[in-house]
Amino acid sequence: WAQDCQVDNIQVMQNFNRTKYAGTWYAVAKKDPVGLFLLDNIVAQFNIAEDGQMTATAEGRVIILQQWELCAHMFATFEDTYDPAKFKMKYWGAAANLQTGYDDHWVISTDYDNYAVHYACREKGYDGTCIDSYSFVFSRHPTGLRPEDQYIVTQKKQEICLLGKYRRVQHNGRL
Ligand code: ODT
Repeated sequence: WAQDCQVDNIQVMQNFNRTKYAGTWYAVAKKDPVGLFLLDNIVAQFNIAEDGQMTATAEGRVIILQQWELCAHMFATFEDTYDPAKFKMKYWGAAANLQTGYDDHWVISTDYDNYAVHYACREKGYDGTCIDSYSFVFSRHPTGLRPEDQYIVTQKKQEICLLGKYRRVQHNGRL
């Protein structure tokens, strides 16, 4: 049995409900992409407009230009795709020196009330696996995941072929 790490075969959340997903999420773990950006104290706030469009804001501590530590205020709009749990995320920063970009934004799994696993592949290799991904584990609770949510989160990390690649994201109020 070999694990299928093809990006196109990654299973995402079934019947994703963006309204239930709205609100505040605390990043408790992160798998960094190449050229990491958000370090810690990462909090995302998802909003659903009256027309159903999803937007988000995020804050987090970043280091720019190798040495400057600051609090990033970021904004994103999400474009829908054929799959309700797969979005394209256009993002930019409140300050001009912050990162801008256009990434995949996939919701792999969530119970809406406690945990969520997010995934983005920035670059696929010739074999169809991801060569530059990042992923957040979110919690509704700044203190972290509840013990009863750890099993499913670990299982999902494995399914997206990133088990063992996460670091813990601190929340110590230092922004
Ligand atoms: O931190 C990195 O190394 C890569 C991630 C950069 C994207 C951050 C853009 C945040 C824009 C505001 C959106 C908030 C929603 C965030 C949800 C998940 C994380 C992308």
